[in-house]
Amino acid sequence: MAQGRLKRGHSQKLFERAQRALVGGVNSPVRAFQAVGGFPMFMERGKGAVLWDADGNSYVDFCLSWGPLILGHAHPRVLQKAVEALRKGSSFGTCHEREVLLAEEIARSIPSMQQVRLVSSGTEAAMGALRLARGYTRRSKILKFIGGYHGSVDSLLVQAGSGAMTLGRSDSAGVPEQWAQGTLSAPYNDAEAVHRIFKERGDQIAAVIVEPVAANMGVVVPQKGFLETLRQITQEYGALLIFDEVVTGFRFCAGGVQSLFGIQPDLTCLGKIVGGGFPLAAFGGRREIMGHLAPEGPVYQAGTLSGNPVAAAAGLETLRLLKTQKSYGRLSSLTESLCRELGRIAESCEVPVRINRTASMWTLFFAEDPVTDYSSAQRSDVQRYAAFFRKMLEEGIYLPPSQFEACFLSVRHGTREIEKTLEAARFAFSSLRRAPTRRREEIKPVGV
Ligand code: KE4
Repeated sequence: MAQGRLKRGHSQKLFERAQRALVGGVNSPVRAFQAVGGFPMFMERGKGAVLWDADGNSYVDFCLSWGPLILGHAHPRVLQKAVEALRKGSSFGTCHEREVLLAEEIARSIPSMQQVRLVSSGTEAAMGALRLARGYTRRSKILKFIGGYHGSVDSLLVQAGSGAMTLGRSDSAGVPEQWAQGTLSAPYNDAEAVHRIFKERGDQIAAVIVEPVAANMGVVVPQKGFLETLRQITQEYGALLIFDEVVTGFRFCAGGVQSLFGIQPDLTCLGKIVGGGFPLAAFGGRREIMGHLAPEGPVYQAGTLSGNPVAAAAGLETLRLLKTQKSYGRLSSLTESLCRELGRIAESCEVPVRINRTASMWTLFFAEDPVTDYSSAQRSDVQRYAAFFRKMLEEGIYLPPSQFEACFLSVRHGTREIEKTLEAARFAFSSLRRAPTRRREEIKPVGV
């Protein structure tokens, strides 16, 4: 399908080629543009807030590689540290100083993470944290939230968000029934449902895993008392509380969402920003729990590239720059004014939207009612989102290719990028003004 007036030839040819060698032409489903139509752009380089594709088109980037690039693309200091490390070797498979420095920096920033295990992806971090929680509590069940996404972990691909939600199949084939049965789920923000589940099966639950601010249904913020309830009820029943801060860690502030709410989870998962755009993630918690992990304890977890020296160098420099630059306040207020203006433009074009924002992450839902959980997110008009996405793309604005993802700002987004985005939004929303709306539930499956 041709995509408007922008040159797309190289991307189109590359995508046709990619589809022969890579399943769906991608290495992660949500990149395939299935939710927004057309074919994906093949990005060639990024600098600051801007991406350039294979045809030379430039885009203000609000996806930022799904969150890691809070300092923008190709930050000179991050690259310099990574290259310095690389010149000494790409991987040793041994202990090295930089992994210790990064682990110490994480522990200083997030005191609940007294000890840390570095891994290569958020999926590994979630998988490791769950196995540790089961080994520590000697229980098997895990409670997650509908629309929560914690990576492609077998047992958590149950009513999952992100790409699973985007593709409309929130449970994955290939996960044995008995593994899925080990996962209980409740609606996000539904403290009552959590109480009911613990009342029935609390003594079997090893852990509750939650995105303390959800990003994988689109951004959904915790309602008053929700996180506090999870902390109280897990303590009452002897289950562990796991904060999946893969997206939120170092996004809002150095201490994560847990520092904003004053809640100490038992385990925390980190990813994305902590690796500075390199493959590095982490999980950690109190020594008393982490000590159950091999080689000290019986819970096995390992990885060839875990704590990779190049990734650790990039992650360490990223955290150090965030600490010295003190950019969180500016990031948050710039995002607030962007979202306020986007809402005003949508209203002036009589297009109903709901914008959920926390600090520098946000989602613009094509929804008339508040979005507070998976089912209200599901009621968004995904066709309209797709049309909006394509119009914004035409105007040089790159949003996540799915309604059920988060947008992010980097420290390199400035007035010029914001003005270009608002100009594009005026065009996109006015073109939507005429388009008929179709609420999600009105879209009947074929043959009904
Ligand atoms: P990775 O394995 O993709 O590094 O991290 C998994 C993960 C864990 N926890 C949370 C809260 C996450 O959001 C993620 C991954 N995020 C998605 C985007 N929502 C990654 C994009 C993709 O799957 O391609």
